[in-house]
Amino acid sequence: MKAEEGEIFDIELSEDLLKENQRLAEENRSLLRRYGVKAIDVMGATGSGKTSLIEKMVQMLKGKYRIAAFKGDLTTTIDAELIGRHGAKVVAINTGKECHLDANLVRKALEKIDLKNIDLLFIENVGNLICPAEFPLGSEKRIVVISVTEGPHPSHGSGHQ
Ligand SMILES: Nc1nc2c(ncn2[C@@H]2O[C@H](COP(=O)(O)OP(=O)(O)O)[C@@H](O)[C@H]2O)c(=O)[nH]1
Ligand SMILES: [Mg+2]
Repeated sequence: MKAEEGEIFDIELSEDLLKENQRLAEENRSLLRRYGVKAIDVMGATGSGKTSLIEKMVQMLKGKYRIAAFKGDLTTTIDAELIGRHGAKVVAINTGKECHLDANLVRKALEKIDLKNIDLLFIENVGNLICPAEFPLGSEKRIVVISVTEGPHPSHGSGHQ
């Protein structure tokens, strides 16, 4: 069949994908609830401070909670190593070409940790402010980390910079 404008097909595919992701996210959510694990999806652009924030939270909370972390990345495992050095169990999820994590990738990563022995799960999404928003993972909360540029706006204060 020939489409005059290919967009119609794209939209149908996209809706199916989003629905399927939603279904898997609900499954992840039920699984996490069953084991009493609180999962937090940390989103934001590259360099906004996601890894640093998770590292800090692991350092501050590791005495009180048993913590695991998932780190979504296109190819590298550098952030996973940074978070892991604080003692959290970390699973690196390479998304290949995808600019976001999805519920299916998270479901597979959940199989790699012992949910019985985890209270808190940080999920660092791929560094991208836009793509991850449409793909819920089944987490309890979603955090967006934003980095503001330094210094006053020229119209305020001294404007020396
Ligand atoms: N000045 C400042 N730098 C920060 C802060 N948080 C992170 N950084 C730095 O910003 C850079 C990117 O941080 P990172 O946590 O890797 O960001 P991510 O790409 O979102 O994971 C690193 O060099 C951090 O040391 C902050 O609160 N203040
Ligand atoms: Mg990072």
